[in-house]
Formats: sequence, C-alpha cells, structure tokens
Amino acid sequence: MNLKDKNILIIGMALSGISAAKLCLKKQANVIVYDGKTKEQLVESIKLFDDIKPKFIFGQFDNSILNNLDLIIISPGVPTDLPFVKKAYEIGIPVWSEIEFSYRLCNAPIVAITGTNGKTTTTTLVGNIVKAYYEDTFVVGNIGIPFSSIIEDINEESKIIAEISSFQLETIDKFAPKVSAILNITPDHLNRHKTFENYINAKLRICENQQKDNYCIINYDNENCRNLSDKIKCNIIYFSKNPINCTGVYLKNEYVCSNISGEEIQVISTDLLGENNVENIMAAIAISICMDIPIKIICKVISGFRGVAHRVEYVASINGIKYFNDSKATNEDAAINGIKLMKSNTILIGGGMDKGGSFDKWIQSFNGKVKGLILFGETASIIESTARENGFNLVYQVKNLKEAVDKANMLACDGENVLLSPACASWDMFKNYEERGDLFKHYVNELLINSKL
Ligand code: UMA
Repeated sequence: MNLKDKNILIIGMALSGISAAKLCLKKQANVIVYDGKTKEQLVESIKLFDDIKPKFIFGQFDNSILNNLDLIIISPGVPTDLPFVKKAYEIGIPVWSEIEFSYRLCNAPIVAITGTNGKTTTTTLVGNIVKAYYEDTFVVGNIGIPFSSIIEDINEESKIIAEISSFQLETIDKFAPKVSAILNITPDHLNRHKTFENYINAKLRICENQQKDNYCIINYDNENCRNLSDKIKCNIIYFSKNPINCTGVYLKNEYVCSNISGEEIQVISTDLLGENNVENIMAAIAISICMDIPIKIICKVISGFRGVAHRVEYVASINGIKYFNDSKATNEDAAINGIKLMKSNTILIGGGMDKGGSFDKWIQSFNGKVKGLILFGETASIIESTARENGFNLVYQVKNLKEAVDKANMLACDGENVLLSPACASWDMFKNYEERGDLFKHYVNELLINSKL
C-alpha cells in the first residue's frame, strides 16, 4: 500500500494513534491527528513526535476536517457512532482500525486471538511458544503494543501473534489472520456495542476474511462460541474440557489430547498445568499446532508458564493473609473465575467503571466464600444494591483503592485472602487495569513494610 501524499486522519492520540501516525509520516503521508482532549492535556504525547510532526487538531471536531481525506485510522477506544465518524462513513471515507491499517502493510502470517476473557494470557503463551521456535516473532495488539509499531521490523518470515479486542474488530475490512481464535464470549462492553448480539458479531469478524485453508479455534464448551460454527468458512478446530467427536484439543484421562493431525495424541499431562489456565492452554496448543510448532516445544514452554501479571496474581502474605491482584478481571465472568480460584475465605475488593452489565451472577458465585465485599468507583452503589437484593449484606463502600486495601486489611483474618477482582473496567479512576493493579500491589507492599516495623 502506497501512502505517499495520501491525506490521512488519525482519531485518538494515545498508544494506537501515535504509533499509526508515526508510521504514516515515515511513509510520507499528509497526517492529521485529532483528539478530543485539549492541547494542554496532550503535552506529553506531542513530545513523542520527532522533528517531523503531523498536523494536530484538538477539542471540538469541525466537519471540514473530513474534506479531501483518503483514509481515517480510528483508535480502539473511540466509539464508531460519534457524529463525525458517521459523517465520514456517509461521505465514503474508509474508516479503519489501527489493526486493519497495519494488516495492509504486513506480509507476515498473523495469529489473531479474541474472546471476552483469557486473551492476554493466551496471547502471551502463544507468543512464548512460537518465539521458542521462530525467533522472529512479535506479540502485539490489545495486549498494549500497537501492531503498527512493529511494521518496519517485520518481513514475510516473521510471525505475528495479536491480541484483538471487539473494539478493534469493529473497524476491520480485509483483515485475515492465518489462525484466529475466539476463546469465549460472555456479555461485556455493552455500553459501547449496545446489544450482546452486536458484541458477538464484532467478535465473529475476526474470521470473516479467512480462506478455506486457514484455521479458526473455537471454544466448544461455550455455547455462544459453538453456535458460531455455521458462520465460519475456514477449518474449525475446537477445544473442550471433555472428549469431543470433532477435530480439536480436549481433556481425556488426565491428558490434554489433540486429534488435529488425524490421529489422537497425548500432548501434555494435566498434572503439569495450573488449574487456572486449562482452557487458555488448550487454545494455545491448538493455535500452535496450526502454526506447525513441534509438540515437544509446545510442552516445554507450557510446563514453564506461570501466567501473567494482574490475573489472580499472588502479591504477598501479611500476618497469614494472602493478597491477590486480579485487576484484569474487568467483567463479571472474569471476576467469577477469580473467586473460584480462592482456596479459603476471602475479602473481595470490586467496583469501577459502569459498562452497563449486571452483577447478579457474580454475587451469586460468592457461595459463602466471600466474607466481605468492599466497593469503590462508579459502580459501587449499583453493586451494593445488587448484593443486598441477592441477600449478601457484608458490603462496605469506600472512596478509593487505598481505603479499600486498608479496610480489607482490617476485615481479613489469619488464613484468609484479600482479592482485588473488580468485575469492572478501570477507566473511571485509572488509566488502565495495569495502573489499578500496580497501585494495589504498591498499597499491599506498604502494608507489608509496616507489618515488619
Ligand atoms: N478519544 C477521543 N475521543 C473519544 C474517545 C477517546 O479523542 O471519543 C481519545 C482519548 O482522548 C485518548 C485516545 O483517544 O487520547 C485513547 O485512545 P484508546 O482508548 O484507543 O487508547 P490506546 O492507548 O490507543 O489503547 C488502545 C486500547 N484501548 C482500548 O481499547 C480502550 C488498548 O487496550 C490497547 O492495548 C492499545 O490500543 C494498543 O493496541 C486496552 C483495553 O483496555 C488494554 N482494551 C479493552 C479491553 O481489553 O477490555 C478493549
């Protein structure tokens, strides 16, 4: 794709927008970067551009900016139903996600992984496995590294492992990975997608351009995923916690088995896996087999894999109380999984940005294990009402995360756990879930230091 002298508007000036803008500038396009924030709020971001700068437009959007544009690259966090984005569609300007844009400039095979939960863990694990066989492997996407940031470093021998969100998939056009994966689908981001059906359809787009000889990995046990089977045109490979009568990776007799090659093989004993990540591991095995990685390498990497940060991450033990950081649990299903993994009574810290979801299933999953629920953020009162409606009354509202950690420390007893597993996005009070998790770990470390004084 030749970008020289093309007029390109980039919407959003954070990770994705800055990276895409830099690449467009390198390719000698005429670049405008627009962001709804003020210039003062973006001083640090402006400094990230070298001598060659794009034209910046901040604050109110004037529709005359749309005149003579060849392309719009939209950041994932920018909703596609904003009036000026709708206007751009009307005029016929292509609106691409940063993923679509990068795809057009990429000649390497892509693995694209989506799903409501487990994306980051699976992407990290697949990245480790593929990297162990092909050195020239890049892990990108929703995981925090814009795809466009590595385009200049790759060639057709490289391998791209991309975590892809529904926000990014909304604005693809021709994006076609060699291997795609839909790990699971449960309600999330309903404030953005409006209906669950729209959210499912956004996820399904990951495989809409795949060719017959490509692969799509699907969770057999998740009905919302399995029901998509008829709509998928390439080879479907399932993964399941039970033996299945179709091609895939599954659990049988304490082994993860695969029949992808046509005959059943035992890939790895379940004894070597943590109970947390079995589904993600099965998906990673299926993806890696489709990428022709030898089983020996897959097993070696999996046996050494210890999960990722902010995902039921053990932080410290203070006076017999274990602290866990599950800040990545940004929706109900992920938070239910967090509680499941606690082995004793737990003081739970939750709440955050309101995405329009419900919390009933989460409260019902407490099952006598949660001894106190500490809430803060935009959803605190909504969750408190839901808890009380479900007969759970050990609820405390606090102003911020620091107060939440202090309160949890007061309530928890020897042998119990404190778990930050918010069931909500972080954006009401934090830059992202990593900042929330890091701050939690910082406060826990303060408690640890004080306990030793
Ligand atoms: N902005 C506007 N107008 C708007 C909304 C936003 O101008 O109406 C501007 C903001 O002022 C800000 C910029 O857009 O300056 C932010 O863009 P962004 O939210 O897309 O942020 P990026 O830093 O580019 O991060 C995005 C992903 N963020 C989101 O999808 C919200 C990151 O995923 C991803 O790591 C990164 O691209 C690189 O690919 C994060 C995420 O939370 C981890 N994802 C969601 C999730 O996992 O649940 C989907």
